[in-house]
This record gives sequence, C-alpha cells and structure tokens, in this order.
Amino acid sequence: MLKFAIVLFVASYAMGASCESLSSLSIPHSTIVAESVAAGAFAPPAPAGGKGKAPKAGGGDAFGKLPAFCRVQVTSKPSADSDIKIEYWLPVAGWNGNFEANGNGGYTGSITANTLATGMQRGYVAAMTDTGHEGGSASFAMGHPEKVIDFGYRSTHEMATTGKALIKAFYGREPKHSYWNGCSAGGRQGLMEAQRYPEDFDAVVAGSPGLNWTGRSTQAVWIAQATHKEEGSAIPAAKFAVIHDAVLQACDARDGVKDGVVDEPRKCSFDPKALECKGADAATCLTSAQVETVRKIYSDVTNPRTKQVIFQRHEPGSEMGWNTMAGPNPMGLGLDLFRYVVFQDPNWDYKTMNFDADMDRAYKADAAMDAMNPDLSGFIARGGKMIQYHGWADPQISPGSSVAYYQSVVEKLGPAKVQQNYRLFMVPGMAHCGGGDGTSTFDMLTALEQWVDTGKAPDRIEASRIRNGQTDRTRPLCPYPQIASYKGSGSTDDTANFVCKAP
Ligand SMILES: [Ca+2]
Repeated sequence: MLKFAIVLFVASYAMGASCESLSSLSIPHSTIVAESVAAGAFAPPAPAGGKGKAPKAGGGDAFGKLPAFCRVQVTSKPSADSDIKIEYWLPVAGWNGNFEANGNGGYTGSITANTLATGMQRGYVAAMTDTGHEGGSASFAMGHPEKVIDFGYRSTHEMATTGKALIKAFYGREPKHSYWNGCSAGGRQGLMEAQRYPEDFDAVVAGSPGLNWTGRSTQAVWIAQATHKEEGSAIPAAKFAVIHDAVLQACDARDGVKDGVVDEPRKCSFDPKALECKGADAATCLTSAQVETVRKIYSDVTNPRTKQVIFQRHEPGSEMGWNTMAGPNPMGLGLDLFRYVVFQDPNWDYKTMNFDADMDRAYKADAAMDAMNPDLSGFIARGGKMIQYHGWADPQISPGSSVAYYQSVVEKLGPAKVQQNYRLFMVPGMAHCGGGDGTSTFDMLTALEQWVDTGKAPDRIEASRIRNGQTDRTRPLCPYPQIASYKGSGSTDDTANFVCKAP
C-alpha cells in the first residue's frame, strides 16, 4: 500500500505541480504567492508615486505578446530585519530548461517587469529581486546591518535557491543550467555569487561590474573634491568635448585605426596641460585650476600616505560622460555609501573625507558589498563559466577595476585555468553598460549559452555600433589581454578585417 502511494506521488511530481499550488510550497523563511497569467494578460504595475495611469494588459506593448506563465512572488526573511522581494516568471510552454536570474543597478530596490519579460521570451524561467529594500538610495542601510547583507549577497543567494525549488516543483525537474545576467550592480552581484556561492550559478554574465563597491564610491568623492576644491576648479560641461577631441587627436590613431575610438586608453599619455589657456579663459582651453582637476580625474584614486591604489582612474576617451562625477553636483550614488553605510550620517560632508584615515572604516562597513575575492576556485572546479565585460570609456565605474580584478584571479589561479572558465572582454569606446562611440551592441548571454552548451570558450564576440537605427560598424570583442587588430586592408568598419591577438 505504501509502495503504491509513493509511485503515485512520483508520477504526479514528474508532471509538475499546478501554478497556484506553488503558493503552499514550503521554503524556509519565505511566503509565496503564485498565480497563473494567461497569454498577453500581464499588466505591469503603475509608475511609482501614483503618477500616471496603470498600463492596460496587453495594450499593444511588449507584454501583450507574452506567453502564458506562472507568476511567483516571494517574500523572503532570512533575518529578523529582512524583507526581500523576489519575483519569478515560469513559462507554461516553451521553457528552454534553464533558469536566468537578473541583476540590479546602483542601489535600485525594484523588480522590473521588462527584465523578466525579456528573459522569459528567450525561454528562461526569469527571476529578479529588489535586493531587500525599495528605492534607489542607500538610506535603507542606516541602522540596518542585516539589510546591508541582504543587498550585498543574501538576496541573490535566496533568489537562486528558491528559484531552483520552484522550478523543480513546477516542471518536475531541476533546471539544466542556471545563468546569472547583470550589469553594473548586477555585474557585482554575479561576481559575488561566483565567489561566495559557487554552486548557485553554472554561468555568469558580469557586465561593467561595481565589484569594488568601496573604491567606485570613493572615486566619486575624490572627483567631487577636486571639482569643487575652489571656485575655478569646476569644468564647464561644454569643455568635456574639448578635452575629448584633444584626447582623440593625441591617441585615436595609435591603435592602428583612426576611427574616433581609443582602443587602448592605458597607452594614452595625454597631458591636459596641452589645453591650458595661453591668456584669458576661453571656451576652447582650460584654466590652470581646470587642468589640475582633469589631471586628478585621470589619476588613480590613491591613499596619500601609503600610495596604495584605492580605485582606478577614468580613462582617456571617457570625457563625454564626466558630468556624472565632475558635474555641478557630486554623484549621489557614490556619496550614499559614506552617508548611510560608513558614517551613518545623512549630513556627512564629502569635503571632510580623508583617503587614508577613513578607508579602513569604509572597507569594514562595506565588507558585504565588495566582490573582490580573487579565489574563484570553487566556481572553476565545478566547471562554472563566466563572461565579464567592461567599456573602456565607462565614466561611472572605471574599467581598470575589471582589469585589476581579472589579473588578481589570474595571479591566484594561473592563466590557463582561468581562460578555460572565465574571460574578460573589454569594449573600446563603450560607456557604462552601453552607449559611447564604440561597438557597444552585443549579446553576451548567447555567447555564454554557446560556451556552456559546446564547452568551447569564446575566442571573439561580435559587436556592432548602431546609430540612428543603422549598424555602421562591426568589430570583434576579444578576450583580455587580446585586442582587435586591423588586418591592414578592407573597411575598418567590417569585423571580417580584424583579428584578436595579443597587443
Ligand atoms: Ca582608434
């Protein structure tokens, strides 16, 4: 009799549970609400703040084309102070057998339906978390150390383990592969997972990662102090283009192709002194105070006493995005860390920051957010695959931080081992997670899927530049330290005329 009951149970399990029944699934410290959504019936939530009308279901937007799916909303409370929201979209038909967890941006505590829709339309069970708080500032961290941990790494771990349990219950089997896909904060989350919970994801796309969260925040203070040091230190926004043009004049052609992009900015030794006004200040030159500010922006953030590098510089070529940190106001995202996490004082004055004495305190307070552990041996030992990418013209998170981390992993584990499981693709001319003058349109998730499915690591990844809806340039992206090298004949806008090779 007992044997018979077990057989029955297994048979129904293999077919999978109904969507609604997932609500009663027992997952530690979690409550689950699951509902079936018919094809095209999903209505995204109204914009925050009560402004505007809630969009209608299927009102001619992307959601109207969605297949039927099981929408699962989870609230997870792994600590007494935790309140982590996680959402999963499980397609009823056409599942590709895989799980895709998506990353966040900045401190953004929100789940975006567009992201979930994009993942599910590719066939994935798509997931996203609000990281344990709502809203885009770090004010949640004041007096809430457990929420800092939720933001740092616990929410993504919960998303992984709960997601696998939901998939097993709904489809009757484990996902074939679990993917992480994120840029910026999402890149940091992906690296954190690979470092801290190597079993969670088989494959990771870590774009433009804020892996050195303390460092990137410190740079915002560093540049704000330089920009607002004295009245004449600030650079008028119109002069960013003047500096950018001068950089291109000095360094564009040295990579072999004069195309408006500095491919190897670290070999560009542009000195802004060349732009110093000969006489009175003018639109086309820099005052001596402005020259000093620019030099500071092109300098690594360093501890003044030990000379230790805290964070890598803005690279030549990134000037058009300098308004983010060197604009009229300091970058709030950078200051937030010190206001709310490190000093726990919303009125903290960035001008008082000491880049020696304050750093130990910052590293301690930020330990749950920095994803700089070079030991990826657990992830590599289980055959994990990771693609990291970063734009050389990123004005928000310096690209050198990705190079420094990659090199630290190579030093720890050796280049051969690393190349088989973890590759870094630098994108010349790309700004933060996209944009800029380079070929910043590419599909890292497809490249990673191919790597996972075939076992063959990507030796080049095709990228395009799209302007006014037209592709006007294609290029390969190359595994670091290789660069895309022009063969010497044919169009420099055609990827076929480039090879990846050592610089
Ligand atoms: Ca060039």
